[in-house]
Amino acid sequence: MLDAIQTATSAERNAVPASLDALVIGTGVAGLYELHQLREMGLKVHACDTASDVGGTWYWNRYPGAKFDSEAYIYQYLFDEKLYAGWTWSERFPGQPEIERWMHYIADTLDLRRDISFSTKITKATFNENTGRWTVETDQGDVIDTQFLIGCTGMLSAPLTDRFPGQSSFKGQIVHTGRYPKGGLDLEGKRVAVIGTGATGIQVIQTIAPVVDKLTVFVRTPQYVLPMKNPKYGPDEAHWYKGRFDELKTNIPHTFTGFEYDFQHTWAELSPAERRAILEEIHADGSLKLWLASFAEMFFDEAVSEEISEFVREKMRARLKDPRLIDILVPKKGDYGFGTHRVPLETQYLEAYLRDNVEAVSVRDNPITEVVPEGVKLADGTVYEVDTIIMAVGFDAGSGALARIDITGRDDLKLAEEWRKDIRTTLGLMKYGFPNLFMTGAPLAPSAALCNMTTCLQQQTEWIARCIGDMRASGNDLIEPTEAGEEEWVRHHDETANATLIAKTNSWYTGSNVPGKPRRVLSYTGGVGTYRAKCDAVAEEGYPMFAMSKVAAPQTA
Ligand code: NA7
Repeated sequence: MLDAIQTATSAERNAVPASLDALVIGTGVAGLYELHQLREMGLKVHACDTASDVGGTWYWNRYPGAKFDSEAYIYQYLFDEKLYAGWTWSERFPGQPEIERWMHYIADTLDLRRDISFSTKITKATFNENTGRWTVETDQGDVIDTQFLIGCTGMLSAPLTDRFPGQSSFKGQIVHTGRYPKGGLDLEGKRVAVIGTGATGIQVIQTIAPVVDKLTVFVRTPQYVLPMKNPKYGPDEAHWYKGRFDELKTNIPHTFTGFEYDFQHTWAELSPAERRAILEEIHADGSLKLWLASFAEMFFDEAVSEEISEFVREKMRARLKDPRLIDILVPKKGDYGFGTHRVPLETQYLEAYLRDNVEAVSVRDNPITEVVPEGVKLADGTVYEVDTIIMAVGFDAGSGALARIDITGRDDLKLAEEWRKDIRTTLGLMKYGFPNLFMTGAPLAPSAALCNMTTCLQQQTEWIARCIGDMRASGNDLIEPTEAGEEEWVRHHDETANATLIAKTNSWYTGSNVPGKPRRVLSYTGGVGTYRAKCDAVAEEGYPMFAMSKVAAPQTA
């Protein structure tokens, strides 16, 4: 399997200090900001990343067509107006190359690179109960002693690369979108297969359809999609959004989803004609508003869900026209409701299937059984011969990235084993049994599901920095959730999540895309603003869900 790291330039690696106050894993949106905050607080802090440069998601997901579904001017750090105003976006929903350049701008402006070791994968972390510190190992032979270990490893960064038997026998090139090669692939004139039609597959398909000789798309579960409106931004638009910094900073962290907009309408108070008019207007906005700022009732009430779902299906059918394509690509009544898993924005995605060189193959009742040297084989024995296979088959979300590191906490508890039994955390920020291990984008916190990631990750990293500051101020060395505290959060999370229709739909939101993964809605669904208020209250009340203590051994780095 090809991947981005294979073609990464080998920049000289910064040495990793042997002793630290805090080690940050990952240099994406969360890791960069956590590193900055802790350094500003005077901690001896360092970050490591498997990749050869910063970016996290925006480093790895360099597949054709990768772009934002959040408006660029809200997918932002909002802690510093100068930093915000210093970058100018070229369009409403920019693509990966521009986003990656923005992440470089952040790292360079905050002078973060001197405290980052790239091409350095954290392989093992063991909590030492005598010293109250973590011993961390890397694939480069580093051994690091650190008081705090902070996973900024990403919600969607553990790609499901080994999906089908026989992948290694394939004669052509096979790539997972989350490990797309840095130099790209030459797809011109090629027969290409795309497996998967989630948010990622859709971006790939609409982008490569006009380029390749023949595109075969293997579709299992049809997706609800919304057309994107992506105007170019010039000086006027930049002036407009930069002038809104204070308003955005005040508003965004407290909305339900961390976007600038919030649910505005109440279904029961409106006539059918009024509802329709609102849906039409919001649909025409070309953003995720129809999902995240129309009617919250769609997440709870089956009848409302069905009406809004049918509205979206109707729009999709009108574009596809062909009954065979409609059958393969448009969700059916009763399948699942609009918005109960990730809604992708698209540009001429459905129209791609109307091209002569694009074929949609339904694998719902005739699944892919294996990859053979010539291509993709289905259960009925049909082989689709291709030169390149692009696997847009998703990720082990939330828990996957940390579980792939050999992490041992107190009493020999293994994080991966704990999460194999049941995916539990406290506030999505810590895990019982793992003192001084913080996490971001982790299960049971608001994350990529129903959240603008930068909003959630800023709040989570800020909470962690505050917590470490509070510990130091109170003379404590260790923090760990109590068993009761974790139970309280898991119960609240489940009550909130299980009241929604999201809990009933199969997708990475519930972990059902990974065989054997315990089912639980991964992201907190009580709202981003509510979650923030709860986290703040925990800190203000002296961390009642946690136990803090001192250790006898010295804690200086
Ligand atoms: P997703 O949303 O998990 O989508 C994966 C897609 O791959 C989805 O269409 C799956 O169909 C399909 N898939 C997975 N396994 C198979 C097999 N065995 N056969 C056929 N099709 C398969 O991943 P994405 O990368 O698109 O998006 C992840 C998130 O990243 C996204 O939500 C954004 O937040 C960014 P299924 O639905 O399981 O039938």
